[in-house]
Amino acid sequence: MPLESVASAVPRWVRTPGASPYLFPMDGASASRWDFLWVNLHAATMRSGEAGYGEIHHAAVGVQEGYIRWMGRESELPDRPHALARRVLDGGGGWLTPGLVDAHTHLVFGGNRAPEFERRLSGVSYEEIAREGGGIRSTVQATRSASEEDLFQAARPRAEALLSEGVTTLEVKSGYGLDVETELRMLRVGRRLERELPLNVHGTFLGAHALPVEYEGRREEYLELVRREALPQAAREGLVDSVDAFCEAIAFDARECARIFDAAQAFNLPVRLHADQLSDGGGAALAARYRALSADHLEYASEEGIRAMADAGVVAGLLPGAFYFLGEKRPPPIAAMREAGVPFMVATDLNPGSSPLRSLLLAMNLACTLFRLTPVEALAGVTRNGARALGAGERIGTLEEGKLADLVLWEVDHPSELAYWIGGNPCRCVMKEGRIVAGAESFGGGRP
Ligand code: DI6
Ligand code: FE
Repeated sequence: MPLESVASAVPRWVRTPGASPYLFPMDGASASRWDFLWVNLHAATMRSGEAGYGEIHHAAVGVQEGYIRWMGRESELPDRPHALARRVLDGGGGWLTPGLVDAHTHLVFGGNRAPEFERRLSGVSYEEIAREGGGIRSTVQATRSASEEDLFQAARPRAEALLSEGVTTLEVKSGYGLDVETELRMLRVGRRLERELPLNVHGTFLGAHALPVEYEGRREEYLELVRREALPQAAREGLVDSVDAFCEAIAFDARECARIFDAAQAFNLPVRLHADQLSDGGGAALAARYRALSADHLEYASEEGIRAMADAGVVAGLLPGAFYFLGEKRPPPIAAMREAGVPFMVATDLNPGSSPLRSLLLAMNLACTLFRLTPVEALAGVTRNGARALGAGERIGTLEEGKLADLVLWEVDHPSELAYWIGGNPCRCVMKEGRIVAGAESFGGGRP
């Protein structure tokens, strides 16, 4: 496929204020015909249990009422395309993948930390800055002083940058409020992103991200605030899909994180963990003990921790953006995890301090170059395993009949290119739950 055409095919976020963000709204689907039929493309289904990308060459995909209704080879379609569907979309020989999932982000925050980046480059470490009261705490200050509207306006372009590269589901954590009101405000912004943009947002409560300044010397009291007030209120407001904690020497130890997890369990909420990023704090084993959806970072995870994760079915969240940006030297024990059968998820960790990374494709590339993942593992990490890390593996993450029609069409000759290019955006079209939400101009600029 000619790469010259890629630049002009980059999807633009087309929206009319006040109107539906969707270019092709569903207008009363007829029962007998599919809404869309994709033809003239190849599919990387990413189905589990299949080798490689689960490729179907010369594939066709029928979409009805937001779901994948039919998947197979074009030559096996039961009828002529136009008899089967009201709209036939020509994939131009590109590749179709599941909508991408960014399963670990902190994309709601106030301000940014470029000045801290400058200090780090002059030799001060991330941990030193955190211990001096900078780092996370400086973002806490900026986030507390931002209104919900300010936070939303700052977060939206970050989410849109991810969407423009085919992300249809993302996770948003709290954790820069560290008081009840601001934690809830952050999570409300996550919910608003879901209402106003064509993506699903998984809200994660991360009250135990850092000890706020005003609780210095009163750790116990802060943990009680998180357990007894912040989490219950957020959960009652319907803002929480899972609960996270930062298990690290500069944050909370495994015993403290376990208490947060106990509180989460009382609300029947699944947990996840920032585990063993800068030191081995027993995070991997803790995540396994609580059957966490994922344990993320894991640079310093122990062998026992990895075995426990494998036994408990915990997904390993790999966040190469933070590893890269902090100039870490010790990659996570990828070979041991692979051997143990721990599934890999790959995410941006988009946050102002350790990973100001607004590209999931670049995260895939970094996972390959820095952590030696294969491009297949990297793509599984942002599709099937990303979905699983959000507890959404039944609905999204692979191309299969019955799953949501979250689909991305890429202008590439092979899916390995998604992890290969550094910069540029080969995303040609994004379909979210059966609606084309980006790249419609590829099909003639109007309604196909
Ligand atoms: N781990 C991270 O990498 C981010 N949070 C966390 O728990 C960093 C957060 C920050 O520096 O603002
Ligand atoms: Fe993080």
